[in-house]
Amino acid sequence: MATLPASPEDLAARHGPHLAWEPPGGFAARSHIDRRVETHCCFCGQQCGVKLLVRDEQVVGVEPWEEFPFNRGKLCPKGVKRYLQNNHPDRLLHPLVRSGDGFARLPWDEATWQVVERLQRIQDRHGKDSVAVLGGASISNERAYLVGKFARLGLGTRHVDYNGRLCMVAAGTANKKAFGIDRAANPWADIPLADLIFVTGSNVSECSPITTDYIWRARDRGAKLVVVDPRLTPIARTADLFLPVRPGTDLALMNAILHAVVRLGGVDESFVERHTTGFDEVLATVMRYAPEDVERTVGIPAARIWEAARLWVQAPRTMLLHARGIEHHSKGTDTVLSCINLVLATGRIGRPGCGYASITGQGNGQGAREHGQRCNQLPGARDIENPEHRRHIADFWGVAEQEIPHTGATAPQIMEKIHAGEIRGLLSLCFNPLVSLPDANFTREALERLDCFVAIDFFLSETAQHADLVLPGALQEEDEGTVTSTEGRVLRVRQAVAPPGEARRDWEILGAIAERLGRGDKLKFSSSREIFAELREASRGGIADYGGITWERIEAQYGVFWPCPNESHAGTPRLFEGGRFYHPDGRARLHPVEHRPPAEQVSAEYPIWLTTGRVVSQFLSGTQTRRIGPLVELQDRPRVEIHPRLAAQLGIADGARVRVSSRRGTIELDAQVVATIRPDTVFIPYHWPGALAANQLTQRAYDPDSGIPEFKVSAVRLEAIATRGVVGVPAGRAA
Ligand SMILES: Nc1nc2c(c(=O)[nH]1)N[C@H]1C(S)=C(S)[C@@H](COP(=O)(O)OP(=O)(O)OC[C@H]3O[C@@H](n4cnc5c(=O)[nH]c(N)nc54)[C@H](O)[C@@H]3O)O[C@H]1N2
Ligand SMILES: Nc1nc2c(c(=O)[nH]1)N[C@H]1C(S)=C(S)[C@@H](COP(=O)(O)OP(=O)(O)OC[C@H]3O[C@@H](n4cnc5c(=O)[nH]c(N)nc54)[C@H](O)[C@@H]3O)O[C@H]1N2
Ligand code: SF4
Ligand SMILES: [Mo]
Repeated sequence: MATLPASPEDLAARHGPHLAWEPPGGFAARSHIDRRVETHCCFCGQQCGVKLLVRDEQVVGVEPWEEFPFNRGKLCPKGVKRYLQNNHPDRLLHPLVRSGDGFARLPWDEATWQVVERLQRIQDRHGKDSVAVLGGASISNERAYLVGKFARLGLGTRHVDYNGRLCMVAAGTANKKAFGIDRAANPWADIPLADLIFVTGSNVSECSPITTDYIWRARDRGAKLVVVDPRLTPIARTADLFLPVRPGTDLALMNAILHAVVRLGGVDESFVERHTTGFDEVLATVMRYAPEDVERTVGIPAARIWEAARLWVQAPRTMLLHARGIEHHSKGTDTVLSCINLVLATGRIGRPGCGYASITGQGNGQGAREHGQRCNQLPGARDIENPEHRRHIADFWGVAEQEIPHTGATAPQIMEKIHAGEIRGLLSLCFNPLVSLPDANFTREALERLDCFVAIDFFLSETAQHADLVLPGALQEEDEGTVTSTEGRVLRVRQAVAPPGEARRDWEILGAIAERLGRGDKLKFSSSREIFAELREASRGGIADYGGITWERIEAQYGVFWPCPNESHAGTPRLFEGGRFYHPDGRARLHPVEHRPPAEQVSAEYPIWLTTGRVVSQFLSGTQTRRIGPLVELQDRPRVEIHPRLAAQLGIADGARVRVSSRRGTIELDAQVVATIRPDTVFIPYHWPGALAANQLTQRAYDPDSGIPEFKVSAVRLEAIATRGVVGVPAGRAA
């Protein structure tokens, strides 16, 4: 007969008192898990499957979800440690109102009334458009749908946009122009089938870690790899050809590669003839971009450009992948078009193992840009200025067409209008602009000018610290809903635990505000599932058509790829099969695009190029990951990457304190001397706030087509700061 578990008294009698201690939860503490919830990582657009472990109604760990086909149990450090934010002592548990220099608690009902009264007072005095709404792309499809509808029908403002405006809108704009649809052309299962992978402006290993595995699987089959980046990133170290481009010159480089491809006879004339328009104009343009003519501009020898073209021509199946490195530019849209021109001119799309994708950034970077929280868009990725689209959505919402406002300002333009006093009230959720918008000093000035600022967040972000009212939101694992991954695969996020304290889900908060605005009938829902049912119908017939997607189908198939117009449709993993594109004539468009210099130039005073981006252990503005101990241990502060040659010129040793200045501001940080960056360029990750914020240095220069900021090019000056009287000897390491 089993005698275990022994009582503390038995143990003490048998082994002496020092062995009598039993750990809380018993000796089987590790395996005592109440449930495992199959869901997705809350961070990047890879949307890896994870199992969250729940004990006593708290998320206490993760396990791999081996069956989920995208990542098959693999996770990056952020996915493994994300659970540590759940019970963090900084979680916001009550509504807060500004009171003196700090905040005081407020009951929900009163907080909600204050939001309504204060925003309405501004609107009564200054018009509907004097209040703006900012959303984000870490929120579910359901919430993204609600944010757009809430702004337009609840507050009646035209100014609603989201943080994805800082992310991949340049790619989205170019994709729509070229293909008539804004989504990765291929499922990731196509990557291992390719013969050449061409990666540009994407630090795959640190920022879309699971994609690395797909590329390696192609490498195992003998596929070649070309990487374009000013830095020799981890994935670049494994490349057959690495092109260390000068920041801001990719358009010239891609035009030169296409030039070489044309001269090598690599154009697929039959594909161009049958499935595209615009090739002749592009041909005329790229003929002026001989590799020998652009090598000085792009900083890469002509022979290497020819080599890239040769590898492209020789490979029967190619996959071109890019991310923000070519998109965060004042010519981001045109640069993306220069990549698409290469793909289309050579007919390398719409087949297994052959295609193109801009790798999505945020968790729901794809879905959150389809359901109408963008300033120029209605649900289903419809165009807010298209009379037919407006009528369709007005009928669906049961309002007059005139009630739907027209195009509003983009997220950075909203900040400009706040600074100018034109917008006086702001409701923001899932956005930390003080850390993430360019020119942080300008953003701070703007936030201080608001008459009323309402922030919904689960932590008191740097931006929320400027709010008049802070409403405590819920983490991804405290809500349910759907997200759409980088592949265009619609996935189910499951609730693991309830929100803590008085925290509420974003849709509950917006619903309660809407009710007091007299718009509860349109905007108050009882569950995410109910919102999905409406979103799905709203999207029907649009380009981003979710009409045939149900939560049950998602579960049964590990996700459904949109477009999926009806329930008997299998979904669309691969777009453009048979060369059919989404423009009315079915053809893709090539666009002639010309190189132009970045908005800012290096000068005698600011002689060095600065580019900014990410490290593997931190996520975006860092509100979440800077609170996760093991991730902070991996890297606790930003460092400026600098080439040994430049460092020697400036008298900067590895680890030395350095002052970095641009025309906007100055920050001080430690140098990381690395041979993996161009000698004319430095790199700073942007995840830290205040005195460490890279965005103190960046500029308010935008791409005219998409509104994306030029995060990837600024001109700066570097100076060593003498510490303890010894230049270049890092503090703490001096003998
Ligand atoms: N660890 C981690 N992962 C993330 C995120 C995160 O914050 N942390 N964020 C997610 C989000 S929202 C996004 S948008 C993605 C971003 O993913 P990525 O775009 O891959 O990341 P970035 O670091 O912004 O920039 C990518 C690369 O562009 C290079 N680059 C800079 N300037 C240029 C240029 O002019 N031309 C070219 N060709 N390359 C250039 C940089 O050196 C860098 O290696 O990552 C997602 N994944
Ligand atoms: N210099 C420089 N700047 C950049 C970039 C760069 O490469 N260089 N990259 C840009 C890019 S690609 C991006 S995507 C942006 C991102 O910039 P942000 O959107 O500002 O970054 P996040 O950290 O995602 O901010 C989201 C905030 O919302 C909260 N939050 C997260 N999920 C939810 C939710 O579900 N509900 C609510 N209510 N709140 C939530 C978080 O706690 C956080 O405070 O930064 C951009 N800024
Ligand atoms: S951060 Fe991205 S790659 Fe890492 S586990 Fe999460 S979804 Fe996967
Ligand atoms: Mo992003």
